[in-house]
Amino acid sequence: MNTVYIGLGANLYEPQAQLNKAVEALLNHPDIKDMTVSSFYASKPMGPQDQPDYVNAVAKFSTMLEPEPLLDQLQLIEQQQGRVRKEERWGPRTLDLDILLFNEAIIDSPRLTIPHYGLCDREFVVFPMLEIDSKLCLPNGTALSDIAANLPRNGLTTLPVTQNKET
Ligand code: ROI
Repeated sequence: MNTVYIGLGANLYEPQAQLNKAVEALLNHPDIKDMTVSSFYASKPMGPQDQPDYVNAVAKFSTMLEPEPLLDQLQLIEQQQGRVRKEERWGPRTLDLDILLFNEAIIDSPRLTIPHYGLCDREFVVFPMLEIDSKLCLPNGTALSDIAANLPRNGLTTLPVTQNKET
């Protein structure tokens, strides 16, 4: 089994509901097991500021899927939730599912950079990851808690739990 961390993010069309729906899709996926999800967090946009605040979370799960087939499954869930790939770079999005860590793997392929290139700079990734696993280390041995100690929270706040409107 592989141990995977993914980042979830959305800032369009009821972002909190988008994340709830994505979590449900992951929970129902036959190849995804033993999932833990962080709290949902409200975060200030990284990149252009003329876009709504984001809702972010991190999930940890086990899977037999290899990285690229897993990426295919995550992109399928993004598409099912209305993600249009032509969305502007660093612009608003309905749902982003990014592979952050895949075991201790270091991957640099045309489709995948693992660990995720922005992991250490993004408070909306680092703090939710630490919530799930306070002792987590990156493949290079750096403790995530050491990265968090030098990372401003930039207004990151946990959101109260909500249910989907349709559930
Ligand atoms: N900013 C925040 N706060 N959260 C995100 O998930 C996010 N995703 C992105 C960019 C546009 C870089 N900014 C973000 O892709």
